[in-house]
Amino acid sequence: VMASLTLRYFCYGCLATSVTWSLLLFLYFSLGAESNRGRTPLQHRGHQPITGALGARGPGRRPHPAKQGADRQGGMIFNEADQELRDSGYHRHAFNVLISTRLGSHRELPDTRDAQCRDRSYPPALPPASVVICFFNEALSALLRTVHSVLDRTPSVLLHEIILVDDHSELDELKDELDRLVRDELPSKVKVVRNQRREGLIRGRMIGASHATGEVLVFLDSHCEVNQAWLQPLLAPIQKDRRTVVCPVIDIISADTLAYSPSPIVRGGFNWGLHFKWDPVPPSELNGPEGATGPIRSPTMAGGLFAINRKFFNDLGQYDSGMDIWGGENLEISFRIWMCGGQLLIIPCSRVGHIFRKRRPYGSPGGQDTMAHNSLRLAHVWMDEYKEQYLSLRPELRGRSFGDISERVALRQRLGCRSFRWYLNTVYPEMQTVANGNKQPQQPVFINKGLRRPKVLQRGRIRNLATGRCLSAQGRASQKGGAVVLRPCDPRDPEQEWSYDEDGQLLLAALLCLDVSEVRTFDPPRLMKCHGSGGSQQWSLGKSNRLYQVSVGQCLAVTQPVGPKGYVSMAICDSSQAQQWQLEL
Ligand code: LR7
Ligand code: MN
Repeated sequence: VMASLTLRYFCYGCLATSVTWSLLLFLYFSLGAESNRGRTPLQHRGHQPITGALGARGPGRRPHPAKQGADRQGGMIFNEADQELRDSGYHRHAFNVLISTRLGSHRELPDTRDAQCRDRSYPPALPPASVVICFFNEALSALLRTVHSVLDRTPSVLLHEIILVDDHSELDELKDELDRLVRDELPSKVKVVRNQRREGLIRGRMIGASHATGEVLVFLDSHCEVNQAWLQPLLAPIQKDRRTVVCPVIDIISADTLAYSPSPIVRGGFNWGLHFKWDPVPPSELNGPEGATGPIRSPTMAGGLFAINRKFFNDLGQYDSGMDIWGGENLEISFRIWMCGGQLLIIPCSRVGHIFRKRRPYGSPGGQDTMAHNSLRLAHVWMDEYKEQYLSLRPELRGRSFGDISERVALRQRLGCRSFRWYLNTVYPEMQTVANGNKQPQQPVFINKGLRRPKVLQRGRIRNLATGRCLSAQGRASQKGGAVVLRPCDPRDPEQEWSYDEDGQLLLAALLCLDVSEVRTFDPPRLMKCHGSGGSQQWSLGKSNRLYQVSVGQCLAVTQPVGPKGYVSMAICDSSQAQQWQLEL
């Protein structure tokens, strides 16, 4: 009991009972070296309780939370209130709300633009923008930082207004407190529109746009921070041609540390499952007069962050109001822009950060898969014969109803839009078509790091020395959220083929990453989509044969007593055989 209690405290990195202290000290000395091995200062690591706790403690020595967020003290837990804020924050928002709160509404950001962008000049008179931010149950600190970053970094003449659309949120802090701030503290340019029922982000943005009066609309998610001179480079191409739609480069704000870091220059694509993805930029796109900092034509947009002439947005049919809650609208508007006479550009000199979370912290009111519903609508309206590519990957959706699309079909006709074949041939020639039923091989997605694929250091089976059995997926290796168990070793079983890469990730069958919840650290590890930001997916392989999980500070162990199912779990590191693993090539 003692051990498991201490284990919990240890995970959360708090406290000060003497028993816990001596254990912490013991663990620090026995693990410290191992936990630090292989870390570079550039790799941020979620929460690091051990070193933090020993660094600065005691009354009156509380350090100022670091403004950058990357500093580990920004996330230190000093008391139960801190812990509650962090845990409930992860639960509700899927990011570190403790750090977000401590950062406050204003902070400096690293200027992530290419040096050439800094001396670029823009026409003095540009069309002013209405910024529309739709939110549902957003953490107030993140919403306010989004708003203030816009106020702080946008020339006042270019900012017509900021329209916040509350999509029927349930959190108290977004009601009276936000009203008070808007009334008493924020400039009158900031307005709030409240939806009387949950509409979802698609109709929510349409409602926001209907209240807007600026010449240009800029849409942002409610957990963004705009960077230096972000708006001018977006407005200039729209002024030149009102049918040009532009996106900034979306920089990365870590969900665990709130550290802000640059994204590589990539462009938007999609796969036949109708998921957005990032693609490398073909060299031909980088050969314009402005070189690598010039606009890049992009087949699709990620969805949340873009600027568009307001009249063009209306003429083009806004969004499909039959789409619900989340998903699909990004591809729909991308196809529509290209097929109906516009163009979509990514502007490398405009940078906006976005908090990339590992999971979406909300569902749809009735629990429906709105992404599938919305994708069906977009496939039937825009994809012509190519909708088969999607349906052959998702045969279970064939009979599914998707509502009335006649208005959108009529819109397509009225606008005289081109065919999907034209779009593929002209705008996205890289896209491969697949023969019916022939699925494309799945690739691991490292969303946070764009296209960087960490180098694989070792590959093979992972044998547990206590049992002689091998670490294996409990179900299919491709099943997100799946557990891992021990099975008799079989060199031909792909469900036992692991790779260990330079980022400390353990991938099964080159698909999913072994992940430990940073909030519920007593849960067994699971196979999750690789997020590429270390933390819950970073393992260190010491000489001791242990698999040490960096962010929870525990080791992978076979669960005792070993049952026929061969479960594994996380445990305080010791030298028992249960925690000894051998990588077999
Ligand atoms: O019911 C809802 N009502 C809302 O108002 C659901 C969401 N929202 C709000 C939400 O609070 C947020 O501000 O809508 C915004 C977007 O929702 P997120 O942040 O949960 O979406 P996401 O960032 O996970 O997903 C991306 O894809 C979505 C598809 O529908 C939207 O287009 C998002 O705007 C989009 N985000 C980005 O493009 C940011 C970069 C991500 C990448 C790659
Ligand atoms: Mn988002």
